Amino acid sequence: MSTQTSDTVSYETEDGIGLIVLNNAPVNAASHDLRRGICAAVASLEADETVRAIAIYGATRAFIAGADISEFGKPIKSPILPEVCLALENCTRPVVAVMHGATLGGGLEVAISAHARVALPGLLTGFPEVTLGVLPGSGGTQRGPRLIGIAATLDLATTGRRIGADEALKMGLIDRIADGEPRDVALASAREAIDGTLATRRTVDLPVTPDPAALGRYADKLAETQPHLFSPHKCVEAIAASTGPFDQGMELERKLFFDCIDSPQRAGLIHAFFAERAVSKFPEQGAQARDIGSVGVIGGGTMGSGIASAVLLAGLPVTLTERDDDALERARATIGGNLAGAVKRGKLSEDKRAVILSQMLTTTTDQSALSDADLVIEAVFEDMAVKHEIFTRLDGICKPGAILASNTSYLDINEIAAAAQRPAEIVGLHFFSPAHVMRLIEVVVADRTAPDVVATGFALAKRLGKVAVRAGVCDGFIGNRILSHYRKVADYLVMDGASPRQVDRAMIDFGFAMGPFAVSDLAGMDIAWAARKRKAATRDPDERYVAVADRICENGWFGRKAGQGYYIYGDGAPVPNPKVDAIIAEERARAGIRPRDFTDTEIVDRYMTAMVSEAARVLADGIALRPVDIDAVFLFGYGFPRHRGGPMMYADTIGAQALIDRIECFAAEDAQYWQVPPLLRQMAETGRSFADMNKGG
Ligand code: T1G
Repeated sequence: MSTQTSDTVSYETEDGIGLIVLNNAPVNAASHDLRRGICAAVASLEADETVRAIAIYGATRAFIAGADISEFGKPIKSPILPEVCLALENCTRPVVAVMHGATLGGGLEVAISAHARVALPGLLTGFPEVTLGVLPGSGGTQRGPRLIGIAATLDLATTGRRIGADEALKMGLIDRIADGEPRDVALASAREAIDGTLATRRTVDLPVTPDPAALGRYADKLAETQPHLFSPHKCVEAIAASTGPFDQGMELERKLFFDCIDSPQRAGLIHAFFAERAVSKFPEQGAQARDIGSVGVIGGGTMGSGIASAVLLAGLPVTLTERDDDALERARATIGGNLAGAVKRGKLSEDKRAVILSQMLTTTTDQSALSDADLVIEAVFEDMAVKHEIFTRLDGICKPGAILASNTSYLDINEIAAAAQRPAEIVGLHFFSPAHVMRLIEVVVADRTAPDVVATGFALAKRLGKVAVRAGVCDGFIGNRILSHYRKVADYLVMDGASPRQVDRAMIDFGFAMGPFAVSDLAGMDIAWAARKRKAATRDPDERYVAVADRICENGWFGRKAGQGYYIYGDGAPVPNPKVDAIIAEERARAGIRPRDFTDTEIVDRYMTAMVSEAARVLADGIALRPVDIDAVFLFGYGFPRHRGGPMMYADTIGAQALIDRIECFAAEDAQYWQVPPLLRQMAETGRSFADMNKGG
């Protein structure tokens, strides 16, 4: 007979064994109700003299996925998780944790407070707290070193990496792996704890071996690789205290945990966590996604090959078409290289790579080979006439019900759809380069795209391990439309007195992995140059135009692949290109500009204000569903610093009125470019924030 101790926890007894069952779907987050329930169950079982051992397990797909993240930043109600851990650790009967599915963060801390740990094979465990801007706050930094040593705890806690049962066993985090239903494993393990075949002990009683070398190594590495982040450094500090008395270590951990909770980075990182999930809610969600068993890709350039690689890595066969055999060979080589990269990153075995290349990838110049594909993604040159021709032909080749997608990064999907007899089955699937690495896909929904086609785009993205964001049709959709606006500011800053290096530095200090000029060099400046030339005829003549990039390109200095662009690339670190400085000086003189100094703050303010302004217009135009969709686009497609949550979250930290004040101030210099978006004015008047809009307000 089972007794409920809270809405989500119950216990039962069988043959002298107490079973504590956790049932807080979907992933047993350690909510207040769950914590309360565990403490009450432990107390009841301890009071029962017939109980000789206790086992705790989850009735959902996880043991405990960690603290309930949605409770962060709100007042915490007792019992707090450290109290739950103490209750288990101090229990007078042996306690076994049966770890299965997600056993993360606070879930792992609960498990290592038990007296023995048995894991099921599908275990996913670790301390992901740093990815949320906090640290293991329920004894993980103190019990971890006692159980697996200081170095292994530093590894798990400062990287947030997730491990499986085999590695956990090797590390000593668990005592054994057992297969079966969690309840059966719980009963069997508790029995073994009673008869002594499963050794039990309190983690707190284990000694800690000091390891100053590991602590020093991690502190140095983090200072170099994570200078912007707060919580990884606090992890090291807390773990360092584990060689002292347990209670003192716990006290320090608690203090540092709250320092992390109070930091704006924590709010940004948690926003990013929920953003990834929020974007999967979209109006067409109810429609049944179509089955995708095979994919065609047209075009074997960087994008086409990257898309093919991503699809192959997800286990789907691909037929790739190109114009001639040389192009096919290049595509094969690119895909082979992409997959080799996946092998290097440990995502694929060498054997599997060979199988994929020989059995799952077909390359051909004959487009009729696409007749059987369930979905074809076109990734050719950005030219409407070319796309029209391809979609008309595909329409004739592909079987009824096949979805035809374009990877265009800015062309009108409605116009592309007009070329085919099946407009309902045409959709934009905009991948980001390198497509097998970057997680974002914009699912661009045209006027006549069918709901189940949209749902299929989202389902495919999920299968590829990517983040899909729904976008409406406009030039550049969500991301590239906003980018093409704010990228101009970087050029204006340089014309007016900053150097490309200073702009890049300022944005790196803000948190971006790279600055805009280094990104141009990496992407290849010829691509944007070609786009500028195509659009020259339709450019607004009143718009300020900076010709520096054109002049660099005229010299063939296309960036990294040419050995030089804004920077010169040699053996060591890239250095600013003095010939570019000369071009900048000439262009300034031609425009009659007397250069002035900019502080890094001025640079960041202009760059970010431009980004937010266009984002506000994208939102008002209905191109993005919610502010959080724009945040996700920038987090997963543009390297936006995750700890800042995204441009819209950044905007909320500045406030609508302050942003308007900035824009009006900048407009004194260039009123054509700097215009206050009406949405910001409305927000300033009503006090509404982007966060309110995410909640539907
Ligand atoms: N709290 C609240 N909600 C959570 C949650 C959590 N910890 N984890 C998942 N959810 C929600 C999620 O938002 C989604 O909701 C649903 O569950 C399914 O998730 C004291 C400080 C467990 C591997 O970092 O990594 O412990 O969108 O779609 O792909 O030291 O969720 O359906 O409404 O992601 O199967 C540490 C975070 C917390 C784990 C499952 N724990 N979660 O993946 O499903 S900090 C984590 C995950 C901590 C202590 C501290 C994944 C997953 P909705 P899903 P999934």
